[in-house]
Amino acid sequence: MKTSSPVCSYNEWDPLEEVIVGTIDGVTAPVLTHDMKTFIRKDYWTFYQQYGGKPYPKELVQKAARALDNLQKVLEDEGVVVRRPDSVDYAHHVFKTPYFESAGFFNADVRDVLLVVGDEIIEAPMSQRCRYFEFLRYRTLIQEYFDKGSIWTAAPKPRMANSLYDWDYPEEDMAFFRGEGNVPDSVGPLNGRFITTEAEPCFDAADFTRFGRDILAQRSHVTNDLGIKWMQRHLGSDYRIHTVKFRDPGPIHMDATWVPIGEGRVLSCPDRPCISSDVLDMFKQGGWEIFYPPRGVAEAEFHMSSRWLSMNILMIDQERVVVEKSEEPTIRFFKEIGLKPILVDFKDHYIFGGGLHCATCDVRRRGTLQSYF
Ligand code: DAV
Repeated sequence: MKTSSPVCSYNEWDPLEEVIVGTIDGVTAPVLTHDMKTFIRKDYWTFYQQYGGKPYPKELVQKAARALDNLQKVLEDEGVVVRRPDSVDYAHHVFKTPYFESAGFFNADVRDVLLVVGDEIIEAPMSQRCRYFEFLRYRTLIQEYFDKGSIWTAAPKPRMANSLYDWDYPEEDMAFFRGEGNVPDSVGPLNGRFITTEAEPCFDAADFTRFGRDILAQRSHVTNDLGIKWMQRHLGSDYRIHTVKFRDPGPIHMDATWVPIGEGRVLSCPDRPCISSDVLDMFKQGGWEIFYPPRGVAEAEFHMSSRWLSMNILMIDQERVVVEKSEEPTIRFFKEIGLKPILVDFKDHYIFGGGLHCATCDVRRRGTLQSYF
């Protein structure tokens, strides 16, 4: 392994040296297609019927852009190098491939698009048509990292033909959004039914959580079993991928569900408990402590996420945790367990689906590849 690579990160808690903070300029409202209804909360479907394919109202974007700038400043004040990707001005243009046409989305959630494993930066193939070209925002940065010595991989992009989606996926199941409220056992994902099929591999990077040699992977609406298999085979015998399941009726990304905060410590979303006994055994045998944080309270609009963005935090190291400044119960909880909360005014970004972890991608943490189980 090259020690000179500017990209090097094996877990979520080693001391953070360099991070990408997303850029929101150019974000476009996704068209409310059948599959995107699993991503957009029902209360906002009329908004997306009106705005789909068009830029969001300017004021919303400006406020979210300020939130991202706030995050950049807070991280820089803590001594972290912050990099920003390119703005785009073409996200609302309709693009056409041999299999579909769509306008773009291009939000700031770099965590969904890029996965860093060691000195390798992997572009996720994604599975939503409106996010097909989101990697373009990061190409200037990625190429710079490549020039300086990192490994650069683009996972095979799916055709995203009609066969990748379950067009009969019931709309009534979409009402049980991301595990809020009482969820009946009959809901799709609890029975192995998702909006994506297994027609070809797909994944978002945020469905993988890194614990050194062990990486958890979630089959979700946007990540399928073939995508997880691709990752396991690609990373090879240095890494063990464990597929993990949560009691979540709308799984999309793991980073507000099962979130490590240091070696031996993980947050578990109380509304979406882990139901994989092998993974629970692994954490138990490894001596890991599981914490259940309080629910989020920020006064914000949540178009594409639950209130649990409160636990979508970024660890600067094993002591300092970056938290949204209005999430007071969460802040108190972190203090009680001995962490130092670093506060940032970020709630105006929540509307676009992402918290502090979503909107960042750790490029370099000081540490080595280890086994924690
Ligand atoms: O709780 O809705 C949000 C994670 C988005 N990347 C949730 C998960």
